[in-house]
Amino acid sequence: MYHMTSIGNEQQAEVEGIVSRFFEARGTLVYLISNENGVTEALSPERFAIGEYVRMKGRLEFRGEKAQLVCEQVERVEGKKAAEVVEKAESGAKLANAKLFLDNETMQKLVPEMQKAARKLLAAKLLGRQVILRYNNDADGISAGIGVASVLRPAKFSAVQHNSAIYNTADALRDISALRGAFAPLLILVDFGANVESVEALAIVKSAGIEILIVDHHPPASCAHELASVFVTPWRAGAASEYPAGLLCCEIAKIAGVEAGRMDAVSRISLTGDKSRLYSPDEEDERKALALDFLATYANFANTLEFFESVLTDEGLLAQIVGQAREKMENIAKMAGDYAREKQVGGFKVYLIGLDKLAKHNEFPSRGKITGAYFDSVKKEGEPTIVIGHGERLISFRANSAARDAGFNATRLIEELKSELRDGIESGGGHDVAASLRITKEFEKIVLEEVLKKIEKQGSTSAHGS
Ligand SMILES: [Mn+2]
Repeated sequence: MYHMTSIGNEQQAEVEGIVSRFFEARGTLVYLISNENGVTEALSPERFAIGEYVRMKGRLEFRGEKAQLVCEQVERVEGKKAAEVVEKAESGAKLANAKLFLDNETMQKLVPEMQKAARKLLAAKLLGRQVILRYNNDADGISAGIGVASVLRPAKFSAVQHNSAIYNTADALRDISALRGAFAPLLILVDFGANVESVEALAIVKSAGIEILIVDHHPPASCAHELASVFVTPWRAGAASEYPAGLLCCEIAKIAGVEAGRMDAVSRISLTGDKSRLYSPDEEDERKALALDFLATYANFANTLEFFESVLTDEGLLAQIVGQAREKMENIAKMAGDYAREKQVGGFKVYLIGLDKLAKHNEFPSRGKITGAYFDSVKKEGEPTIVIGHGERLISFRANSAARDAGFNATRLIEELKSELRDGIESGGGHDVAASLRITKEFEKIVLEEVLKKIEKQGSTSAHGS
């Protein structure tokens, strides 16, 4: 913003800062000048480039609510960098003293990094940084997107649903191209993007001068924190995926001053959607998480985030979507029964389902969800049960706690497979009782056989051990 003085009837003003954007309006060049107090619009016939540091003096003219500085005197200031302006705005950002939704040691440990994220988002809004926000395509990812967007608004940014667990080279090139030449460009990835499979693309983005902020709860690559300038992950606090990205983003939003009640409601949806053991959802949470999962499957259009938010508060539409989603889930669970094979393996009851016959491409529920739906329909307390959904290029696991107690551990199983079957496994990960593997084409049978052998071993090892 600017400093003002009055001379007679005329309002004189002075502003200095970075040229963050410019456009032409009715034949005049309009510049946006960003400094730690905000953004000022200034009119000058002289040409400046984005990133130049300028000092401008002139008279203030008001158009409605908006003030514009009509420059009479301008000068360039050498040696001042955009990074300095960003840093000043970040250190000056005012943080709220928000009460954590889940107040425990893990979350406390994450507070400093979440504060850093909050400062970065507030400063990005204040300075008018150009931002791309990518959120993963499920209830947790959307919740995370809502958290971040709540801080950035009313500033403009582009929000994109990301229909993959991986940030790849094509994504990187698309984002670099969109942010090319922008002032202090910022890429925000939530609920994905920190895994081993994403680091190459992140490195390309970073080398293009784009700053990266990641909030993710999937097992991260060890170098992710070097590529992202802010990286919020429960893994660095000694915890794991049970702290979903939506929860973390909503806490960041609260620290940045967004109303806590509204954000806690979104945190609940994220914990529910990702089936975190840290939270027992109520009916409302279940409905909203299901609706977001359903919507994410179909939404291949722009500006989905605002639409998703509006559905959550539109009871009529929500009820309709929840009704349809539940019906589809029930039908698919029933159908899955016809395709399931039951086996006894190493003390576990194992169900195998061929997913490709069941799932319709790009329809709800996805192949991963089918495994979960079938699991919910067959699991019994106390009986070690594992459901394995398999299809072209995918194997997904769901198991109950009895299976875990009997020695089943999907994370360990996946780690072993990754090192033993390098050609067959593309990526994989998740939690001990819910995980999935991307496999190479034509490896479905081979991997499946290995999986069953390993499950047998896990069961027998545990039986001997106890
Ligand atoms: Mn998630």
